[in-house]
Amino acid sequence: MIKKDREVRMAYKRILTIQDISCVGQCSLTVALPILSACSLETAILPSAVLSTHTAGFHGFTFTDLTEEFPKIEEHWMRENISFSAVYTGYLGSVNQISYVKDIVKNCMDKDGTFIVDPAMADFGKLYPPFDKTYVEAMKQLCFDPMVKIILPNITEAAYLTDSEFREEYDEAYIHMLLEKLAASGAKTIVLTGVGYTKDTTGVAVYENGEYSYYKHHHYDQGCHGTGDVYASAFTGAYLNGKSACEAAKIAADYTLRCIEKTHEDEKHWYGVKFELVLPELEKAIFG
Ligand code: PXL
Repeated sequence: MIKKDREVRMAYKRILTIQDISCVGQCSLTVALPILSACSLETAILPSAVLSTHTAGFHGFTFTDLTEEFPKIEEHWMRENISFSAVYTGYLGSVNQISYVKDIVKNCMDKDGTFIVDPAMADFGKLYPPFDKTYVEAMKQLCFDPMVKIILPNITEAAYLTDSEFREEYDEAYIHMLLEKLAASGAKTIVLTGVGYTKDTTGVAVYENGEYSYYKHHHYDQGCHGTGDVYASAFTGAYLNGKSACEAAKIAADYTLRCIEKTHEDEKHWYGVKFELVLPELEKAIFG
């Protein structure tokens, strides 16, 4: 029975994504699920927390941490022999949750499964509201765990993960320093987002097997919220469909840019991007 389940999933992968439910705000699970489904993946979820909205720009949001559910859910999955071809984590709810995540991956992900971590904890030089130094230390333990295949930090997160100074203005030497420090700490494939060397461009730097590559595209001044989650979900969807890390990084960058193009002129839509409108373009980029 278990063998048959695994065989079926060779072609049709089941991914577990662990991140919060922000009820309103187009981020985390409300973004990840439709994007992963569009990429023909069977989705399973473990919500890290439930918030009334995300924390970037809304005030007085509610926050219910679901850490205590993690070991109970894991135990049930193990009793039912439930397993996953891949695990992709985003915004997590607490320090303790991070060690439960490792247990779940150890016990419920296939031995040849793919573990992708988006250390969603900071942007624009600052940690998101609930997080502190202890959380950063726990996130380092997760990102540098040997089970992890790919991490997707932005520059702020990379600076926190490597105890480096965050710079708003930087050159290639700074970016290479971050990538090398992450690799020296144990990160395997690194997809560093939001890397722009000129005012009008941004892009993504990929470091894999000691080699760098860089993909650049247009940068819009009006930063849109939630693009990190859109990017990580599209990257994961493309990668699990057989694209290389560099190809998936490019596909996700092009898709995220299209989402921003569909959104940035609508001032009322400051809280997220209209990623739904261009999902067919992502499907075409992956499946042709
Ligand atoms: O998009 C990252 C994210 C996810 N979840 C919550 C957030 C944020 C960013 O602010 O607040 C709850």
